[in-house]
Amino acid sequence: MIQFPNNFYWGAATSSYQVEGNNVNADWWPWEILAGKEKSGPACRHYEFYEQDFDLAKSLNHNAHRLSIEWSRIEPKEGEFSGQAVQHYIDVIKALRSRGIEPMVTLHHFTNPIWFSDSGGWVDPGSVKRFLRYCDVVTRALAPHVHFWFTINEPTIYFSHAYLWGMWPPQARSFLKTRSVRDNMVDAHIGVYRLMHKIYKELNIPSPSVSFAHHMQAIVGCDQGLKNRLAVAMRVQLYNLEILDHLTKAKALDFIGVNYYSRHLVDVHSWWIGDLLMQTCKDNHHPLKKNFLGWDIYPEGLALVLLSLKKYNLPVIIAENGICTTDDNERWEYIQSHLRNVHRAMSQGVNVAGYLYWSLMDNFEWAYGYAPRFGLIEIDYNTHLRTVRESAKKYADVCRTGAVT
Ligand code: IFM
Repeated sequence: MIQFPNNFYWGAATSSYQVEGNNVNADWWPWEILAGKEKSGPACRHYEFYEQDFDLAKSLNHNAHRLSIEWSRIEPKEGEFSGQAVQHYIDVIKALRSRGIEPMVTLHHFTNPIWFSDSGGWVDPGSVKRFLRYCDVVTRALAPHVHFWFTINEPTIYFSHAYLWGMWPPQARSFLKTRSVRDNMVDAHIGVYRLMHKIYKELNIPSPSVSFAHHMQAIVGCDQGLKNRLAVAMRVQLYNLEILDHLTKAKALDFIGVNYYSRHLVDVHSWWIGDLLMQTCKDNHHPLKKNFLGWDIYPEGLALVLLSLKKYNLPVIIAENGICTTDDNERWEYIQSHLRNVHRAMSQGVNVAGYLYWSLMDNFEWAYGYAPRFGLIEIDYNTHLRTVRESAKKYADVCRTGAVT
């Protein structure tokens, strides 16, 4: 048996668009129709049922919860802020606090207001100023109630899916645009980091802890040949560490938020730079169990990723880790095996402060719609009834005792 520290944060994560429902002013809403995707529609109706959902989280012994603020609700038209939406999120945060659950708040989780996308989205140099204006409003309203913030969720996934691979709105396929979005998001993070610290000082509130949620894969070679070793080293730097190097140099991280799901298996057959950076294994070299979406389940990769962060000497919060599956036993095995690897990294000196399972409940998995089931809580999308899964009950024991067998 392994034992986690007493003050560890245990809980789950969600994002506004994926659970709230009816986010009609967000750019994903018209895109789902345009692209012929499954519609997010009422989602889990969490916007209405958050109190009931937080009762369930509390009954499952969670002491932390990550959620996101929907920018398109706060600022449905450029420069027009909705007092009602701001109040809603104050109520949501207070609902967590009153249940003894630490809120961890994300400001941008993949969706943008339609007006923002129409004015050029994250490619536009004005995007940083627009995002900061929204963050200013939200920070001033929530600062008295929130200590932990994530500025942007998975910027590398956002810019690669939306601007490089053309899989998400606005479906661009442009290296130059991808680079602009990356640069603007990095600048936005740094700007918000400084803004938040300034506002907390002005309001005389103890300094917040600010980070972003970084999607990290375990990047491993099929074999130890020279090409694969070189490709692994290049990709670890480019995909996993480059953005952290940049933000730690700018002194714009109080902790590191890690989203970990799977591995990236490198198998390179030429010295061409494109292959070195992108070629992955197409054979069945090292088969592993897969989740519902076909992603490899690779728990030891979480320890690998965490150990790569040791050099930054910052606390780490696992902001997401989870599995979509129709077999709930697999979910519990996934949680257990990943927690063992979190503990292994901690025993080798990584300061991990918390673990948030993705997700508290089944939800809208972007372009894949509602089929993938990530939740600790099952959602019946016809009745919106919630059912606590067995894995959630087992995880609840971990949250209560800090012990993992
Ligand atoms: O559902 C997503 C989430 O929005 C961001 N991280 C990965 C999850 C699973 O794909």
